[in-house]
Amino acid sequence: MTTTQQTIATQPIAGQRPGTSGLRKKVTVFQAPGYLENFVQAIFDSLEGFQGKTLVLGGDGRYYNDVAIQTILRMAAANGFGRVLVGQHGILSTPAASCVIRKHQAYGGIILSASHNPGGPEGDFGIKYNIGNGGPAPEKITEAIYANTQKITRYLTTVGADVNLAVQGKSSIGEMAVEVIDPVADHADLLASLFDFERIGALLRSGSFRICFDAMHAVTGPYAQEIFVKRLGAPAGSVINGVPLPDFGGGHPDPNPTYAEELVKVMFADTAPDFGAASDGDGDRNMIVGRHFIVTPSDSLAVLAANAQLVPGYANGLKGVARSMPTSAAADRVAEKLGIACYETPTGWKFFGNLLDAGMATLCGEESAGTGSDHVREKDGVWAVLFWLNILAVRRESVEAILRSHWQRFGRNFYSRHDYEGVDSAVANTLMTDLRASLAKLPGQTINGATIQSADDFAYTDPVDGSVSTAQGVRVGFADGSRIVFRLSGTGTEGATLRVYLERYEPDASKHGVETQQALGGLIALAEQVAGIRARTGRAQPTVIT
Ligand code: VG1
Ligand code: CO
Repeated sequence: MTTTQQTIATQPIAGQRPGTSGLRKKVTVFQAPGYLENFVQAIFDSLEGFQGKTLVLGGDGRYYNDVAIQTILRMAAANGFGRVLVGQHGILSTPAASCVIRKHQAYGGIILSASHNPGGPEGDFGIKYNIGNGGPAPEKITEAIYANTQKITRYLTTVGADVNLAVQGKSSIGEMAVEVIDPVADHADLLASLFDFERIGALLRSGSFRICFDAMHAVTGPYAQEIFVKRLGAPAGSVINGVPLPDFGGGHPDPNPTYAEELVKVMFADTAPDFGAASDGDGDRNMIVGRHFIVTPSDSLAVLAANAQLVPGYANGLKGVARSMPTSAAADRVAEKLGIACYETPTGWKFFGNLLDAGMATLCGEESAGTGSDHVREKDGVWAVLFWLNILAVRRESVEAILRSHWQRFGRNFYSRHDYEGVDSAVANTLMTDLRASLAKLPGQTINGATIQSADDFAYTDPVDGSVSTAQGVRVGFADGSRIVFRLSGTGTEGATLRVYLERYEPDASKHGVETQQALGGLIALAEQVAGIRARTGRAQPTVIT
């Protein structure tokens, strides 16, 4: 292909600081001239020694994915990459991209996704950089990228026809090779090496055990089809909303009881299947639902850890577990029984990478429906579903029975997250500033009969490289071990989202059946007293409760 290299003059654009997981903005923002180009050039300018090396490229298929992929291919060629592995149609789920980076020993990868945020022309778009271990770039790199966006003067690109991404195969842009790869195969093969596909397949084909996987018209459709239906033999109807659409069918591809309404309806019907699951826009999250029973993500991590020895890939035991700070301590109790370490990290998968690389943790999880292991360096929705299916295939008990016996053994960490979405940014920032200012005087105070024992703003020192991350969320701990965490989302694109995380431990099995919001009622009232959410935001209740 004849190509001409070009250097285009540009100017810094404000606000290009990556958040919890890359840069996320409205599609219309990304469509502005130079917006995507500036950020991509800032990524390349923060990297060294990639000349002639391999870049992995793919996205969740949302609106603008196809346009952005072509732009990035041109820029990668002009910047001197030797080869780009790109998913067919420009699509790779986030865990699949991580898998491909590792398997092909790429220099790094660019993933186009705004994950659980809505898509379409009026929706959100996002981009993030992953390093050679397959995981999200650590803060040191994301901050360097941001610094580059503030001083950028030019970007490099090439002029030429679009690469045909519809068919797998090899082509080139100037000196750079482009390989359009099967987006599913590498990932599916990796998963097949970890789980007992024979046993899971026998269960799914038995006729006495039905599943429903809701791909929410997002990226996991083809992965679920290949793995659950083709390789494991589940009946065709087992995957719903399996066709990826650029606007996710108008839905919100966030697998929680609010947005995965359709799955919840199926799983609570009289004729409900035995097991239900859903994944998000880019395939890294998972929601696990039993018959008439929703599993909270924090509990799911704990159950996987407690049952890992039943799964071939983890039968030799876990090196440790890690969870994000706001995630419940249910996994900690399992780790303690197993005699392994449990690490508490800030929110966002980028903080697990070092622990996984150093062999300090095997399983990781977040309360936001993310679970994963050292098989890749991202959370992995389909992996979590297979892990559950493997446990069910061995134990032959219902999801609910597994949870109930888990609580009996370890006690129950009642847990809920209350999200206030689209709050005025100034109001949200003042709420957090005031909370931070009150930290010193909170301990010792008794509110509604509950005594505050500790209050701080979570800071994390990475045990591997010593890097420090501060201001990761306000924690208020009570004398009975309950806690409330307040933090602002780093993935939203409209106003601010205030997240309030509530947790209370209940060792008494006779009280495990209480409804969660009721069990946390006292804490919910305390959160209001401490932070004054209603008065400040004018919201009578949260937008989403998970
Ligand atoms: C949210 C979740 C966090 C997760 C992040 C990316 O971040 O709380 O646990 O790692 O999304 O997930 P925040 O800053 O909005 O709370 V994904 O599936 O959107 O890549
Ligand atoms: Co996601």
